[in-house]
Amino acid sequence: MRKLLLLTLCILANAWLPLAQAAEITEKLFDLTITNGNVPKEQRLIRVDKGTMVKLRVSSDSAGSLHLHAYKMEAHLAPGAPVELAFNARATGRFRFEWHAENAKAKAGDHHGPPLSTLEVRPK
Ligand SMILES: [Cu+2]
Repeated sequence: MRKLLLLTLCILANAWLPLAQAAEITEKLFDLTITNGNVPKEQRLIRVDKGTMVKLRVSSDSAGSLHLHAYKMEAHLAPGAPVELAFNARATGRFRFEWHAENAKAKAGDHHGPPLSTLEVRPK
């Protein structure tokens, strides 16, 4: 009886394996370490394939907010309080991460300066 149960479990496991593999989502972790409103050179391009689960560890030495408009993502940062963000890279193309420092006076018509970093999502 026990043998039969084990056999049944094995068959079930085999049947589910391909499904489980197909559903597996690639996860990629990136850091955005913001200092004086900038990130190090190697963090200025984040390149992933479409469908990747992008995880971001964001920290900043000053208060402000990080925007990724195309993905309707916004995160508020405070010094010494890193934030973790995760999103599925569904839309392909190049998208700008923008940083808005809290203490910087926004000039009219100048809401967005140069991008902090660029997200590049490539079609599979
Ligand atoms: Cu913005």
